[in-house]
Amino acid sequence: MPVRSPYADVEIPDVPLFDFLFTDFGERAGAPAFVDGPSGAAITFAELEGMVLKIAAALSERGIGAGDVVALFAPNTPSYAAVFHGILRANAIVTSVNSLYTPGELAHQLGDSGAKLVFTVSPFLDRVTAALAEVGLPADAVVVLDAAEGRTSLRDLLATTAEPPAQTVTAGDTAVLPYSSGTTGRAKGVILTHRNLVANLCQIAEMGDVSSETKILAVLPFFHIYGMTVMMNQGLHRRATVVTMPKFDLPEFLRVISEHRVSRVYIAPPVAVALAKHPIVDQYDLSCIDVVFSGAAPLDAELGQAVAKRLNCTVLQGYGMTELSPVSHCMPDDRPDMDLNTCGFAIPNVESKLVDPETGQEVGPGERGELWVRGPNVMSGYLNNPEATAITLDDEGYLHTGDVATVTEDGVFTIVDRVKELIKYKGYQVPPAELEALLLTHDEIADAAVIGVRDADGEEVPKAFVVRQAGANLGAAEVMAFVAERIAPHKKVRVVEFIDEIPKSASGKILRKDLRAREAERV
Ligand code: 4UW
Repeated sequence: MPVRSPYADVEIPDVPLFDFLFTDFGERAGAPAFVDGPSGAAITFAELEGMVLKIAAALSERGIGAGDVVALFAPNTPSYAAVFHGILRANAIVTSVNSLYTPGELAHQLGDSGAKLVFTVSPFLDRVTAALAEVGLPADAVVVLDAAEGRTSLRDLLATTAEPPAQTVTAGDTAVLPYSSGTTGRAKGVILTHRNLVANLCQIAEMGDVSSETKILAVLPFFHIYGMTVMMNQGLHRRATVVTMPKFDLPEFLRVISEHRVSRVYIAPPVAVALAKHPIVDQYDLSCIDVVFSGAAPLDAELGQAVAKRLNCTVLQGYGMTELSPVSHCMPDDRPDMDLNTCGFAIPNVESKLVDPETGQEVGPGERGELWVRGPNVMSGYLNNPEATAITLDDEGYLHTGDVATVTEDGVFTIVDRVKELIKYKGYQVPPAELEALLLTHDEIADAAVIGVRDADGEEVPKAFVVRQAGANLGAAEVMAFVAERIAPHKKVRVVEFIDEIPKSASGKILRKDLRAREAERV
């Protein structure tokens, strides 16, 4: 029997995201919606709405409208939110791009998503220019959020006198295309509709105590679904104030929390290590923090407890996946007593099943099974990839997450393993298939396979097993350097082992479980 959420279903309004978020700010109209952490510059809810409408009008003047994809390749700032919602309000679709991407990775996403225009910041222009050339887009298909000589800027768009276009998108239309490798292969566009995003906001509103009193820290990137929904859009929905940071830097992170009196901090587990252990944490007044919320990779319960004790706050854990918009399970704010190894309960409107990957049979409480999720937050599929969609979404509407979990009789879920290829480095996706394809382009590499292994700190890192070409004397450092030059830093290969042959099935599929078993034996 599928496990239903213990929470009552919530109603999901059948409206586009703009209508859901930008209605009746009431007393909050003049309050800060987004604050730039480093500078303290704030924009109010009313100002944000004004910007969104101007951006929509200017995009419409430039011929961007229904069905068009616009890329957003920028760090977290208040204007990220304005541009994001401006694109949606122009009836177009946002593809959010990892701001660490190399020109090649950016070109892949631009080409695959069919993006027509890129919003970026001036320090990223070199990479954007190279990517536009690679994908055959005009060099002027760029708007900078700051300013750059000879470039259209956000300020130019905001100067338009045109009216915003009529809103023609409906709840069932695609809103965003973040990229995820899912359970297998390279990064793919995840089709999330306006309904998916609205649903997830309604669902999580039942779990967390986020209100106009809350100050959310958004250091995790808005391009990733966790930042997009849980920080940027949840902040708007609950009329909270979101304090943005363009990148993580521990002293600056602590300063921003302390000075802006941040009450709710969303993190991935590596930040918990710093919060629990780093001596500099004691130099800041962090008494403002009520809740630290961890997700994107497994949190160690002891580590979580150490953070709770040191900061005298509640620590909670949630589970999500890009394909789930992203939250499906989390701990509610009112249960600070829950076991921090768990990911809490299924959120409202979510049904979960745990299925034995070998037999396809559903398993009961206490047993391990692949987590399948059904609900209004489940993606409609992968862009231009019916095969990948078919292996991830079944006929009954369940999304097969590739994560292995257990559930208690009370409906508390714990993620215990992963059956998919995906590696997570500090919460960021590293698709092994992409690294393997890249390694095979090296003249001296005959074959390669990549899996996740644990380093000395218990952090998951990508490890490459490499078969050298006959006569080649390639070393590990050269392999790592070759990869590092061509991909974003979080995808670097961090361990290399040379072997004679990659274990493969009769059909030629890499037998990752054999490599994992080999690794486990060594440990
Ligand atoms: N424990 C173990 C976890 C956990 C986990 C994720 O890059 P994606 O597609 O997406 C994310 C989303 C994370 C997220 C979103 C909203 C939220 O509230 C929350 O908790 C605060 C987290 O990372 O990667 C999805 C994959 O990341 C792993 C798991 O393998 C999943 O399929 N993952 N959260 N708590 N593993």
